[in-house]
Amino acid sequence: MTIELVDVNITSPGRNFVTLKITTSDGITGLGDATLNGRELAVASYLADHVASMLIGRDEDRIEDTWQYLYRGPYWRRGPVTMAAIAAVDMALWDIKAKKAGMPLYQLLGGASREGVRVYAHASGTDYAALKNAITGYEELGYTAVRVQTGVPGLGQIYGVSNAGPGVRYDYEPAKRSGDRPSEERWDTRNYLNHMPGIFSQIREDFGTDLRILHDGHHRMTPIEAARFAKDIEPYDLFWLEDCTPGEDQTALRLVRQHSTTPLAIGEVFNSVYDYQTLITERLIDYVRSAVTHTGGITAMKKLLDFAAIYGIKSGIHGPTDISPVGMAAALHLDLAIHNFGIQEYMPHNEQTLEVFQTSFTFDKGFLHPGENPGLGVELDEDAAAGYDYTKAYLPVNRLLDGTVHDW
Ligand code: KDG
Ligand code: MG
Repeated sequence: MTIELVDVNITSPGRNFVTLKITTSDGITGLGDATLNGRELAVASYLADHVASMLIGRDEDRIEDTWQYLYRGPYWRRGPVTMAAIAAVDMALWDIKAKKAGMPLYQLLGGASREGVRVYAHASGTDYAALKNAITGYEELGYTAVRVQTGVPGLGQIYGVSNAGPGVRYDYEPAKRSGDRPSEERWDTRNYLNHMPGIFSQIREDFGTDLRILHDGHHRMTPIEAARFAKDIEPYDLFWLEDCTPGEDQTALRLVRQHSTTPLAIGEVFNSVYDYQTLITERLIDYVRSAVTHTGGITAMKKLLDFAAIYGIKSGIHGPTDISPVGMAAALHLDLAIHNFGIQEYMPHNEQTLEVFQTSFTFDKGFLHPGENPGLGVELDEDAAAGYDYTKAYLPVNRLLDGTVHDW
């Protein structure tokens, strides 16, 4: 059989998603997530204008060969747009292969290594009272791990902190519909470094030692600031400190490692195993944060995580709402199958999204399972998708209090 049809679907049920659908000559369909937050149309064009015609007539079973063809073939390698496009093709082909085998994808990846996938939720609040309320809410829902983000005195709204108020939703939407330009936020690292250790101390006092606590620094610290922070928060036993320094400087984490044993996670902006070469071989991190959607799909992620395993490094696959249910399903199948699973990020999608994408994964007491449907286990309702037009939305830009553009 061969690939007969390649379609790119763009929909916006509350946020934008790009989905690749591949149909074989015997009518089997596979889905791939190609969503790149704030740059969705670039990936859609890459797929529709440059990749789709190359796929028609190819043997859908030759997944590795297709991956290499799309990676090495065009001369231009890596980059978030290219790797998200390759990821979408790769996921769709794995979806098709598993459907043909009549198995959930995790079976083709070696079968289940565990009964379920421990996930962490996003608990946040503009102050400690709101944060505490969010953590309590997640514990009541059965979660055993939470990422905690909170407001910092002297700063206004900051990224990753929900201002929805208690009892509504505890999480936040990463991209905002703010017209032609991103919204802007203000930041001060000194205030943050002085404020956060007290927050972790209070969480330990209020919630005890069992709860897994994670925190995201959003690349905002210099190496020496990150080293100080990681050292200061050591007594509070974090599961991980994520993205403490800008991701492209792999050697920055050497300094952090010299001063602290706080576990480190990085990689949600990475798109290739080469972004991790120093980090992994020098054991500068503990968790790989790549998204299947942004790092070349299942084929590339499996190799990356096997490489990490040799150095005692575990997975912590990216799973915010800008990873579509298709990308989330791909992550869950990998999480279940690999040996060096660490934890999975989980921000549940809104109702409209789950009407467009019907999923087979299940949540029970803080653990997700991808389900037993053949393939990835996700269906795209194209009629429902057509009801939601693409709407520009961007991640915010971060500036220091004096107006300087800052990392985040
Ligand atoms: O698109 C980027 C967001 O998904 C990202 O900023 C969210 O940091 C994030 C996380 O850890 O989920
Ligand atoms: Mg992050």
